[in-house]
Amino acid sequence: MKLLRLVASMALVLAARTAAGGPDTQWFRDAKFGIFMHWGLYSQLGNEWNGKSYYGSGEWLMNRAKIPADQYARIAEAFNPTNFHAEEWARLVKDSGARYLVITAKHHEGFAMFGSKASPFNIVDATPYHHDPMKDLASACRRDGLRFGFYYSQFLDWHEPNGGGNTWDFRKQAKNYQTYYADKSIPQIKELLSNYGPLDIIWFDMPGGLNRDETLAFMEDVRRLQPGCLISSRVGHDLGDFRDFGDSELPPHTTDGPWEALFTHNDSWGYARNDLDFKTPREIVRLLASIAARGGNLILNVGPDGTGRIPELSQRYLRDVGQWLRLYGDSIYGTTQSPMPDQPWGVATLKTNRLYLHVFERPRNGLLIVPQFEAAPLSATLVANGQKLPAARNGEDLTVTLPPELPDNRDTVVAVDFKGSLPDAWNTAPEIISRQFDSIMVDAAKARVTGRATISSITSSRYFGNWKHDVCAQNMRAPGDHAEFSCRFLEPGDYRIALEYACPSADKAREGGIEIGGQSLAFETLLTGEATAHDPLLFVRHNIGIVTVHAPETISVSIHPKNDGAELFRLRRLIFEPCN
Ligand code: JFZ
Repeated sequence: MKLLRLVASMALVLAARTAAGGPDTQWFRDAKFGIFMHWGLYSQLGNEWNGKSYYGSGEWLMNRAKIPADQYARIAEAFNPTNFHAEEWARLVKDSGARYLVITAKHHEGFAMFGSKASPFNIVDATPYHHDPMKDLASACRRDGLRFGFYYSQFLDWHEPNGGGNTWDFRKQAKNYQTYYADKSIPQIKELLSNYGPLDIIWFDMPGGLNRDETLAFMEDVRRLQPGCLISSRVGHDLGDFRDFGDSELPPHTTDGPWEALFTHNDSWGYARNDLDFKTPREIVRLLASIAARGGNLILNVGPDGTGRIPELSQRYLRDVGQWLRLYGDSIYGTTQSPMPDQPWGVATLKTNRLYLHVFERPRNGLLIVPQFEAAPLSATLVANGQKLPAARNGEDLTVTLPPELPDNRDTVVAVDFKGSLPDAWNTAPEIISRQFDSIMVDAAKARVTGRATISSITSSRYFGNWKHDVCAQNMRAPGDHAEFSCRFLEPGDYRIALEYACPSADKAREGGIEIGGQSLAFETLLTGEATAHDPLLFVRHNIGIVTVHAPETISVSIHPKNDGAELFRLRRLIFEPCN
């Protein structure tokens, strides 16, 4: 009897552990690159309504133009995506080198892009298309060996009186969110988890209306149907199987996974006819490498239009990224975070005993310095053509000699095989300042702060919904509140020092100083403008002065206010320019 009870309680403990442990995330950690698609009725509008163009997040048009729900619903009557071909979409994702696709099954507008018994407001029942594109897409992705997931807006639903967010048609006080969850959200999520084969991700967004316990119960509903399906952190209350950063947010530090940074290809998530501000293949490749260096994934969004056509530039640039990944994919897929912070020449990724150097800028003398390289180098190889490069330990550095021209102007990859291990020096390595580059930027996120000074991210937006995140050194109000940087100058000479900061009128004309070695520079802050969440945060580049460095050495650079008073500024970065 006692034994039985013991066995029973052990079984309980085991069961609890599996539940708490959650599904296996290894595929996700290894994937590094995913494609996001925002597709819905808003795709038909393309960010235009009643002859007026809107700029920014097109999938928010219903909310921005306060379109009445019944009028908005009539867009479905003309929604007929005859250019949608699941195999072509899946093939494009495959060709981009991405390993997974997440698509909006229902966004905040409330329209289901899949056949649903839970609500007639869906693509099969409410459009002339009369067909479920998600069925085709799920199987096309699976055929191509891609992981597949649905985005589902679990709380915001502007079509429903009880859904979150629509207060222009429906009174907020009259809303019953529990009714919304019970009648539409949960039934539709169950449909998605039951009718489309095994899902790899369910990507929730913009949580609301549930407390922590209710969210856990909500997650249990998902687990019961598909225990292997990963749940995004935007399910709410810091829960979920992987973490999503803010939109267009590149975390400044390495972060233990699994996590994802999300960016959209232009300035909108949903299709916007007037938005041609696309990131180039080179920008995407560098973003991907920089995120991998921090230990995470990039999920990059594209917005197909209402006919099912993916913008031409998105198609072309994604294929270019895929072409780069076919050559250099080993330096991205399955890698882990870099042992060193971003370097003036680029970033690094790691795969057990191989360090991949992602070279964005060639040092003028061709000598690439890999700092704090405490392992024994075995070889350095240019991945593009297999050419061996001279590589030698030089004190604590590894020096790799690059060819006169970099073979890939997007990101030239050098693979360094080594024996031993590379300790994590991301937070301890000094910033390298070198005359081999035109200018060197040191982000404020790398500062050590003293006194009341803090480092934190400021969120602001460009166009509507086009969020930006600037990590700044802040709250420097007294002479003891410092932002300090440890800078290792590789060569002696004169260096111009500039600061990049935002300064609202309350902080205007504050006096500050920079101490560097035995030298000091004085300055008075320049006005940039007020900081509000819905406007861009403006930064000024302020040249402070020139210092002379007499020998290669590591020097502390310290910035502080001269007197007590208002905040000095919001410091985003320090810039060094060798003077010629
Ligand atoms: C949400 C949506 O509202 C938007 O339309 C789009 O789908 C995007 C991917 O996600 O917007 C958010 C959600 C969370 C943050 C910012 C924008 N956030 O946490 O910074």
